[in-house]
Amino acid sequence: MYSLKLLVSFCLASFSAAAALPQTATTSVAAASCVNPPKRQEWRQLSLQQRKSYIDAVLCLTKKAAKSGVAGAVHRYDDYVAVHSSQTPNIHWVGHFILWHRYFTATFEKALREDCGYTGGQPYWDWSLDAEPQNPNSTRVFDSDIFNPQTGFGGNGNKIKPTPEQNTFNITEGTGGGCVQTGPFVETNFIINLPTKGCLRRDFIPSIMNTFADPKLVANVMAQPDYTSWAKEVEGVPSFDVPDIHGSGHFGVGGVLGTAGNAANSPGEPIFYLHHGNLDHLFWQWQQKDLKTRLNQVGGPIVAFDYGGQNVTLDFTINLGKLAGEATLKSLLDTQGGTLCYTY
Ligand SMILES: [Cu+2]
Repeated sequence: MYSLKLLVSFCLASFSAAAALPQTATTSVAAASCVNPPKRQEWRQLSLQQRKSYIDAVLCLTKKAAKSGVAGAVHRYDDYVAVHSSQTPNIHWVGHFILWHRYFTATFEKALREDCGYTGGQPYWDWSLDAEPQNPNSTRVFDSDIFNPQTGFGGNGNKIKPTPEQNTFNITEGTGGGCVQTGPFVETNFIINLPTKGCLRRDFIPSIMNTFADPKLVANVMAQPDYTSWAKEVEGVPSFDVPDIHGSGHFGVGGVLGTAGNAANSPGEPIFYLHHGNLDHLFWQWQQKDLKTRLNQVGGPIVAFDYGGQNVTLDFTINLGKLAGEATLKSLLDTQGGTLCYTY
């Protein structure tokens, strides 16, 4: 398989020397370093067999030894929590937020494929299909296929009342908080070792999920005219009073005590990758509307919240520690540019 890929790349590269090739061949030349990109789909578009393969591959990562070298990481799944956690102050509310998380999710997808035999693309969860912003207390969103205990990621944690210290924002609508009770990620089947060894926790908050995943907010993000404003709008402001789509999957699922709501360790929640997959899908769709510009444009602050300060540029580099090589933002704008290799 590997040598076949190399052979294909080599052949395509030699073709590029020929001047009179038909258009289809020259198009392939440009993508020579990304052959057969996996196609990412919304969770509900996957067959039940594909859903099972994905979840099996995620569980498989917990059976392989860590390679990030970050303290606390025991298995390959921990690696991703560890790397995200170690860089948390530098990758949120910055210009490279969306591209760092694109690289991160794509590297996770690659691990599923290369280390755990998964053959599909990273699925995403379009929560805007489930949200009912006009009916914030509706729990319908949590009946979505993604939470199905047999074919999806399982449901809520058991009900625990947070202490005032844990609940600094005084959110009173939490419905869970303890270990996940159903599905493939229950404590007997799935343990994460960061920040400390324990179960996956969920704390569904219907009002946050319904109002933060509002299709109108998605439309607002998608209407932004340039990278800098898109990147700023997708993160919004860190306040529970002002809904933002990035907060939907984190605080709608993770609430006060759940894994997804923990800023540093949220990748411990397997739904994290489908949530960020959806943000990435939105970004990809936005890029498609003006590829010429949007494959060559970045902006926004290097330092968190430093809007108006020094901005990232196309040659700004990010890293995922030992999980992948350093990458320029320019190389991450194209999902089929070689550094990345996937499509929607
Ligand atoms: Cu993050």
